Amino acid sequence: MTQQEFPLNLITALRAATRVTVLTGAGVSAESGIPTFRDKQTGLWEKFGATELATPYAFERDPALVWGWYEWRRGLVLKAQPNAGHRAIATMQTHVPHFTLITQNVDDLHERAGSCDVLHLHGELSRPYCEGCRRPYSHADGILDLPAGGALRQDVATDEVREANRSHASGSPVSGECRSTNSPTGRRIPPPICTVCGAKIRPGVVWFGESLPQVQWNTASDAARHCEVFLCCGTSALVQPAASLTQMALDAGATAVQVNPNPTDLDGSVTFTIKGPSGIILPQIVAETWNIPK
Ligand code: BV8
Repeated sequence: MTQQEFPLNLITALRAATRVTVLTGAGVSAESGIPTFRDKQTGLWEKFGATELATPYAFERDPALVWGWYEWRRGLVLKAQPNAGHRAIATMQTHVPHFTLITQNVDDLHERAGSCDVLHLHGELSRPYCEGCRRPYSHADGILDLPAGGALRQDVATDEVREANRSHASGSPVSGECRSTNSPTGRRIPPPICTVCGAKIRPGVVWFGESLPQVQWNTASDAARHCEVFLCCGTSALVQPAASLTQMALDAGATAVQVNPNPTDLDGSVTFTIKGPSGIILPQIVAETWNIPK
């Protein structure tokens, strides 16, 4: 890929900055093979929008469908590797005295690329817990794991999911149906049951309609308000309140840089928009700023 020409002011601001905050979204993991929320879903999930499955209502109405979706996604992450964009962010952290990485992603690819103290605003796939006693669940744990879903069946609950989402959805109602299939891309799996209190184990993520973890949110908004450069990479900036962090940084006088191959709602407000995939752009920005050979 040819070296992109970056605005000199961008490189100068980044080089001089002692406080840099980075916000990442699903697009940063896209080059590792992890589908973004904008991507059309496939297999069993093809008729569901991600925002329809990522809700407490969907989990209550059809736990096996939702737990199966998260297990499918966890499998993708386990097979994936961090990409050059994750590594560039980890390198940046070694050059900036006060560096904060905020992610909306629930994978661990930033950590596996070497980033530390990652603020996961929307939780982590690797930290499921009991919805009753909130006891952490380890997939290697001895907690009873109900037999896997096996042959799939028409599931009345799915109609209820549709209904539940229709009454709750801010987005479109669930329009999918759970077809009996041995789909290679996912299956229904009943969630494990906590051996302490008997409640279901749930994914360790923040669903739509759930509050963000207070400490992570406070730390993230503080880092947005007190940085000289704010980089916003691989996010459609549609999910609140995470999407408000960029404007918080701009209002506090930061230089805001967006990295995304596609247009977003931030295009008109950020200081710089660099069009392109983060796995290509970020290593180039880091190399040019700190004279690191790529
Ligand atoms: C809450 C975990 C409050 C689950 C996720 C205003 C204020 C507060 C809330 C709201 C509000 N307005 C609306 C709400 C409600 C809601 C919301 O935002 N709804 C949306 C649909 C409008 N927000 C919430 O419910 C939040 N809760 O605020 O609670 C509250 C108050 C009182 C009482 C109770 C609660 C909780 C939101 C968290 C939801 N959970 N994830 C899971 O993962 O399954 S969100 C999930 O979707 C992701 O974490 C991520 O945040 C979001 C998807 O966004 P992106 O990461 O940007 O990904 P997306 O696919 O959209 O875009 C990818 C981008 O990458 C694209 O732009 C693409 O062009 C780009 N790209 C592609 N390839 C590349 C690339 N970029 C770079 N390089 C590439 N190679």
